[in-house]
Amino acid sequence: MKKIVFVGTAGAGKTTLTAAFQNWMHDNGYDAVTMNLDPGADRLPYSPDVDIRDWVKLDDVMKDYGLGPNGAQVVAADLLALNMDKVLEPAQKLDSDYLLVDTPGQLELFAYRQSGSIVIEKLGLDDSIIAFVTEPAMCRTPTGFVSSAMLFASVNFRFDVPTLNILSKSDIVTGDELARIMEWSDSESRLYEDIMDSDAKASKVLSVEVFKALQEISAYSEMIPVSSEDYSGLADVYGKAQGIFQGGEDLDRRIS
Ligand SMILES: Nc1nc2c(ncn2[C@@H]2O[C@H](COP(=O)(O)OP(=O)(O)OP(=O)(O)O)[C@@H](O)[C@H]2O)c(=O)[nH]1
Ligand SMILES: [Mg+2]
Repeated sequence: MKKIVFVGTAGAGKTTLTAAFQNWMHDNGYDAVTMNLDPGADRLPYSPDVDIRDWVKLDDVMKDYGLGPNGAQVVAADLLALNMDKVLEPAQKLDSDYLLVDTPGQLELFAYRQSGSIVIEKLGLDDSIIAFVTEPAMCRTPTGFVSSAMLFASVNFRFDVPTLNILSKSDIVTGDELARIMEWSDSESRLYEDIMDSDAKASKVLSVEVFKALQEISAYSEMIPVSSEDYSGLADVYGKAQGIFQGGEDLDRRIS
């Protein structure tokens, strides 16, 4: 099974996109099953075929370890990694082309603790890609855009599997706003101009230099705007993912 792992900042839209993408795949005659790896998930808009909450639940971790929500998230992240073999057992019995994996919202726990790497390794480095999900609230300003690009790059480096750069909730921005974000995604000179025009002070030059460096070391990939509301862009995500899986190639990265 090919795995698409939705990773991203809290509230970016990973869970909604997992559901929307499965629906889109089914509507288009493709096969996909789902796995929830968020022990703190409350209600899900899809019925997970495999669910970490059958082994680890955030509420139980809080009670059992006498922890508050943040401490429990840390322990839950480690328990997630420790339970991956058990979680994968039912997954291996599923008969599908694609497994869509929804991850916890605490990006720093998943991406920077060892547990996230263990999870991705157990899922399989050769047949997994990460769909990094960011949202307009993170990318509306030029400096916010660069911060999101840095997060993308650190996830890409951390996991060492091909990584798609997805802008969720494209339906909540105006056409002009979306066009501007996509221009930054595409052109560092446009980003440079807009950073220089912005109110940001000391961070101005640094932002551009960081973005240039990310492009130069091939650590940045152009954004794919999507909406889980109107399903726009989901065909692009599928096309990119399929291209990577079929070609075995990495993303079409641009080096400036
Ligand atoms: N308009 C719009 N809203 C969206 C879209 N995707 C997600 N949302 C909303 O954004 C909020 C967060 O979405 P989730 O899918 O729960 O985000 P998440 O990344 O899974 O969140 P955590 O797991 O808590 O980190 C919800 O209120 C969703 O309805 C979208 O494409 N368009
Ligand atoms: Mg979620």
